[in-house]
Amino acid sequence: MVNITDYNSEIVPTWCPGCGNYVILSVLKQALAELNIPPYKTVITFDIGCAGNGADKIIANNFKVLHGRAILPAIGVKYTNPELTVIADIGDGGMYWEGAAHWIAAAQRNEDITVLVHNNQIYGLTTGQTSPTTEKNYPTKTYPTGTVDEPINPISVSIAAGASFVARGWVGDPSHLKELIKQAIQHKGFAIVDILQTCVTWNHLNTLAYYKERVYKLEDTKYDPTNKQLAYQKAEEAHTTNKVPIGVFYKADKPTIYKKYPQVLKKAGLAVKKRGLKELINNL
Ligand SMILES: Cc1ncc(C[n+]2csc(CCOP(=O)(O)OP(=O)(O)O)c2C)c(N)n1
Ligand code: SF4
Ligand SMILES: [Mg+2]
Repeated sequence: MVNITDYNSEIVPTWCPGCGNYVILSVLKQALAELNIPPYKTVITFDIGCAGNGADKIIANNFKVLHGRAILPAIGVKYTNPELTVIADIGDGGMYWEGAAHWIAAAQRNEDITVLVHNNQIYGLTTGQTSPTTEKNYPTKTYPTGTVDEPINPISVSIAAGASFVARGWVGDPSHLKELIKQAIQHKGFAIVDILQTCVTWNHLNTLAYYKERVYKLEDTKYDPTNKQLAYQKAEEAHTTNKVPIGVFYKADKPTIYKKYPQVLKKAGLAVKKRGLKELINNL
C-alpha cells in the first residue's frame, strides 16, 4: 500500500508563503498515493519556473528540463516504458507560450501523458512579466500600463487540438483538484489539467478571493463532458462572463498514439518482452 509519506522529500520548498504551488504539490502526492502508484513507477518532468522548482520536493523519478520542454521528455519516457505513470509539470508560460507547439502536437496525437499546468497567469520566477494567460489590462513588468492582448484560452485550444481529457481545477478546493488529477492520471491518452494557481507576489488580480466569488463546479450543473460544443461554450464562459467553471470540460474515448502507430513502442523492449506487443497495446 502506497503512503503519501513515500512521496515526501526532505528538501524544503522556497516558494513565497501563501503560494498556490504548496497546495498543488501536496495534492499531487495525495493523488498518487490514493491511486496506489509507488514513486519508483512515477516519472515527472518539471519545467523551468516557480512551478518547475517542485522537482526536488517530491520523491519520484524526476527530470528538470528546459523552459517549455516538459512534454517531449515525458513522451520519450512513456515510449520507453508505457507502464510508468508519466506526468509533465509546467507553468502557464512554459506550456502555453514557449512549449505551445509541443502542447498542440501532443494533444493532436493523443500522447499518453498527463500534463499539470500551474496557471498563475504570470511569469512568476522571472518576477512578474505578462504570460499567455494574463488578463487583458493587468499591469505587469512587460506592460506597465496594462497587458494589451486577450489571454489565450487553454481549455478551448486543448479541445480543438485533440486532447482527450481536458479539465480545470483551482488551489482553493484541494479535494476537487485531487479528484481531477486522479482522473487525468487514469485517463488513457492526452490529459491536461489547467490549475488556477495563486501567485501572491506578482498576480494581485487573480487571488483566492477573486476566484471564490466566481468559481462553480460543472458537475453541480447538468453538464455532459462528452458534448464538445457544450465544452467550448463553457470554456468561453471564464473569458466572457464573471463566472469560472471548473471540473472536467471534455473527455473522449479516442485511440491513443500506440493504437494509431504501434511503432513508437519499438524502444519499449522490457514491457513488450513481458507482455507481448498486442497485449501491451490492448492495455494502454
Ligand atoms: C528558453 C527560455 N526562455 C526564457 C527563460 C527565462 N525564464 C525562466 S522562468 C521563466 C518564466 C516562467 O513562467 P511560467 O512558465 O509561467 O512559470 P512560473 O514561474 O510562473 O511558475 C522564464 C521566462 C528560460 N529559462 N528559458
Ligand atoms: S513568485 Fe508567485 S508563483 Fe513564484 S513562488 Fe512566489 S507566489 Fe509562488
Ligand atoms: Mg506562471
